[in-house]
Amino acid sequence: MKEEFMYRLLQLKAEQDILLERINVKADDLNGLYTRYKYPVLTAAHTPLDWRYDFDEKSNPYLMQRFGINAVLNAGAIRWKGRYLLMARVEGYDRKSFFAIAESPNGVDNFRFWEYPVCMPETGTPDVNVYDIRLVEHEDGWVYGLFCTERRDPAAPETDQSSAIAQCGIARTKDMLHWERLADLQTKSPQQRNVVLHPEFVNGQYAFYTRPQDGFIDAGHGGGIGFGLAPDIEKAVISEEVILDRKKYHTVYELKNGLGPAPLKTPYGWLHLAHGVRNTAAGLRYVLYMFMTDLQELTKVIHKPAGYFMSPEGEERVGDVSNVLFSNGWIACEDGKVLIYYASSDTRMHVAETSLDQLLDYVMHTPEDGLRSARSVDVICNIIEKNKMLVTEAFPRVLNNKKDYVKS
Ligand code: M1P
Repeated sequence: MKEEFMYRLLQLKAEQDILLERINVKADDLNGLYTRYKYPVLTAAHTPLDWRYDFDEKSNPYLMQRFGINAVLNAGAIRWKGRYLLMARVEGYDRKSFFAIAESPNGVDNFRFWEYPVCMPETGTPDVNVYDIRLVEHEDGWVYGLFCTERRDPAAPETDQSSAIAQCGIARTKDMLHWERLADLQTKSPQQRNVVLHPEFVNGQYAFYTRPQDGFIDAGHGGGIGFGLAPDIEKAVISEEVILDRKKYHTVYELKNGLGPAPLKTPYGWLHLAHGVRNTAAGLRYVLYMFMTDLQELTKVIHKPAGYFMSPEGEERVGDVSNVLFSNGWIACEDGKVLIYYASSDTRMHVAETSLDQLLDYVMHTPEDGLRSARSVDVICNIIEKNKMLVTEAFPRVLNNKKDYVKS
């Protein structure tokens, strides 16, 4: 082996080892709601070298990548046999996405991809692109993965090589290794993305959160989070879709929205994490927001804080599709901790830590969107008035000795 070949190989390996072994640390978040971790948990550089490089000097004398990975994003998440698994959307230089599972012992660092990417079976109409899987352990005993399957729009003229049709693919597994592909979900909508399976039966049927749209990018008449039931999962057909959370003028979800991971069941209701999209002069802005639905009436939103829960910050703001946060995976741990996995700017995966108590407090006690500037001012005035009543001894002391409380 030529010295240079060997040297570069060792260097690549050493650099990746440092990345994979890096301990993650909490950022200094003062929001009381969640704490971001400083380092992304998965990036393109985390993908195994032997997926990308042919290590044979004869066939790859310059040791170049034979398959480039562009980004690792939008991962589904699951706690599986005590391990934390992310089933990520891995996107190649060729723009095609596929799924691959990475595993961590603690959910915040040391994520390593399994030996092979997921071999997702196709249906009779092969997918051109698959992405954004939502994992759910259903009470029927299977783990389901619902994802977007995208194919070229057969009605598009030859001159149009970008029009696509997105629909919901469904697969299930018992071991996270072998996947059984079921028929794609059928609804009346020409486009479906962000479809999520509810973890419990509803009236003996499988329940789905949907996101009907008229166009691939444009929501048109759709663009709200829908809900529908299907009696059979192997050939799932939803004949009636009800919109439970609509897009709305002058909100962070005025253009479109979509559910994130499957909701968490709490004593007070189902806790939902979703993304909202609005248009700006700089393009679309994707933020995360939360709401809660009734335990029995799943289409009834009972709490919905105003605005966003999390928005792109710092380096998160820049990437392949800038100004985007997207989440389709979270893990609620037995001790009440909740790990929220989110992608920034369609490029990399991060984690933020919070607790069920904090999320419940946020969703149940943060004022709703008043939908007018004057109402926002009312909310602030109410907070000011309430604070004025809080004349305790401790409070003024804190304010007068600010420097004692500020980290240097
Ligand atoms: O580029 C931002 C996101 O755009 C789409 O989200 P939505 O379906 O709400 O429009 C998806 O392609 C998603 O993967 C992507 O992160």
